[in-house]
Amino acid sequence: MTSYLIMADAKWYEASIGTLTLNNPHKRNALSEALVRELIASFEAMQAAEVRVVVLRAASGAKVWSAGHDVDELPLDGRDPLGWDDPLRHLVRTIENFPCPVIAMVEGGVWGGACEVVLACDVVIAAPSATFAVTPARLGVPYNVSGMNTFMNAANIRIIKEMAFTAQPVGAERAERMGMINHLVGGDELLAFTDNMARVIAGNSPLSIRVMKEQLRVLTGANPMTPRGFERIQGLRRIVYDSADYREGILAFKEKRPPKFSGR
Ligand code: LCV
Repeated sequence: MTSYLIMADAKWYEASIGTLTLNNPHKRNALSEALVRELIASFEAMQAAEVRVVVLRAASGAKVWSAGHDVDELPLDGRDPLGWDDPLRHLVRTIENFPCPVIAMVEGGVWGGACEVVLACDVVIAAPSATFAVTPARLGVPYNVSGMNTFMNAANIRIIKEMAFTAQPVGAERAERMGMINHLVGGDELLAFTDNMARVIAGNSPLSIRVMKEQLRVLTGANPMTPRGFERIQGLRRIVYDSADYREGILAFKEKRPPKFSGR
């Protein structure tokens, strides 16, 4: 089986720290179903091994941490592209429900759904090379409700609107200034800084940390939304993924040309 991940087992046992390295460079670590399946299996193995912290990273010096959802796997048959069972949704829930902290160590560009993956992690430590781009508007995709909630919990609503409406990357320095990431660390200290934080966390009470992580997940997800409000949003999202613009965004990506959105 092609492996897209390198699980640094040795480190895993030495200090109860698990490291998952995204390793599918030819597709810029796009979060394909196969890659997500490996990630989830690795998280499950680490939970069984009772690790106390997981570091999620790309290869050292990566220009692209992850290019986001695998565009080739976005459905064109009228199905919701980001429904409950979409691999990206599974991955975000796996990180949020994982019983110990997940640290995203970021170098390079983070695109689209990978932004949500990074922001769903508990701590984000980034190198100056890191950038973050929320891209649904670039592809004509209707992002899903819980994903928007992840973004809203990560930064001021005005910043999220700017990132969502422009789909332009935000640099690590600005991201740190806005509090969207925890630390901006120079490239050559990044690994040592991340490792040190992981060891500090691993030395604390795993039970106390586990309950605080779950408390914060429940509290940040406790957004009052009426069934009617949810249905209205789902109806609006359906109009988008049934639209010519949704198909045009994906086709333009595949044909490596700028999309021409008609608004229909
Ligand atoms: C499949 C890819 C991808 C990719 N999928 O390298 O958030 S939402 O709603 O938008 C959500 C649905 C989502 O996450 O959508 C994906 C959003 N991601 C993006 O918009 C980023 C798309 N990728 C890029 O802009 C570029 O690939 C970056 C800037 C990441 C890297 O540029 P670079 O010049 O280094 P290439 O573009 O040449 O890509 C190398 C190969 O990876 C494929 C791409 O099609 C190319 O394949 P071929 O060598 O077969 O041509 N690839 C890149 N991103 N998300 N495939």
